[in-house]
Amino acid sequence: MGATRQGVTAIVAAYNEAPRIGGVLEVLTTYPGFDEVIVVDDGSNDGTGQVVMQHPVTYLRLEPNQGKGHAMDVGVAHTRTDVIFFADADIVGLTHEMITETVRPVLEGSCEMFILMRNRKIYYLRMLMHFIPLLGGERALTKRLWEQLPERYKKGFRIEAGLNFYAVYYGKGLKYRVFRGITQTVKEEKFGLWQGFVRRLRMFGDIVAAAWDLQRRDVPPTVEARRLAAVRIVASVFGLVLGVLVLVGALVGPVDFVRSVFAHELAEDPGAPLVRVLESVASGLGASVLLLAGAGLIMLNVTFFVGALLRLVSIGRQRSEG
Ligand SMILES: Nc1nc2c(ncn2[C@@H]2O[C@H](COP(=O)(O)OP(=O)(O)OP(=O)(O)O)[C@@H](O)[C@H]2O)c(=O)[nH]1
Ligand SMILES: [Mg+2]
Repeated sequence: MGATRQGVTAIVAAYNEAPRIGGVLEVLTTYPGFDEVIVVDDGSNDGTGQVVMQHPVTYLRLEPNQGKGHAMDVGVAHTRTDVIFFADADIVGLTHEMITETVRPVLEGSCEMFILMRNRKIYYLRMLMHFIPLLGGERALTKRLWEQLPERYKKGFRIEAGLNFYAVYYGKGLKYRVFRGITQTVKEEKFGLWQGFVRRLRMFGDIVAAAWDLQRRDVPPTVEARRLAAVRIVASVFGLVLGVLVLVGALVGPVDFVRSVFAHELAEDPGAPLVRVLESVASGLGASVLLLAGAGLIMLNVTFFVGALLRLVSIGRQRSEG
């Protein structure tokens, strides 16, 4: 194994990909920028091994099947380079140019991970990309990122969600590009409709479990503090608006204020129960109590608002210093 050196190793984790993996390995083994291509055959029983051994790659075999994330981990443990390129075994249309574009930003150090997104029609709606999880299997990343990621995410299909999160919150971030002309085979085609569907559900479960765990256990304290401060700011703005409304109500005359706010409802139904209740509350409270309550609410929420804002600023300062 030896010490880590500069360079890139390609890793393919495969489970029953005999009809498909050959095409991927043709591309990977002829790419001049890889130090080594490693295939981790995860207990396949369809002759994947025989296909792989026709190519100049390092072949590792796991028995029995242990899931994608673990197989990738076994592959990484065999690498000697500081950058890794992962590819799924079932893709068609990968080119050397795509690999170069994916690997280069990571080698140059401009991001921790670069994801090669397969083209789907929906991606033409560029703004939608913000909401689409970047879970594709083709990606280049630093070995440092892999080593930082806790073991609990190196399981099954948890792996991509885990890597994305750690690249953003514990590394130099991730970048991606959508490439045209690259396609893949879906589970339903490989395993049949029912088996494929069951596997898809399991994959979905893995991704949701990973996202849940990441939010619960791995959000850095500063990010958590920032989120909390943001929630406080929103809440205090609501409180402020409420305080202003109460104050205006007190000044206009509480009952008149309720009547003018709900004029539309009263026109439709002069006996509207909710409005009647508010009216009686308003007249019971009296203007001076409302004045006090409104002023109190405003002062309290201004204090909350300023406090949360100062907290945000100080978190920002810590981050830029740290
Ligand atoms: N080592 C290992 N690899 C797996 C396993 N299941 C899937 N893979 C590999 O992971 C890659 C992606 O798996 P797919 O099942 O195609 O998942 P996907 O492409 O995200 O989902 P689809 O939409 O169904 O295509 C392929 O290279 C598979 O061979 C597994 O149990 N172990
Ligand atoms: Mg696939």
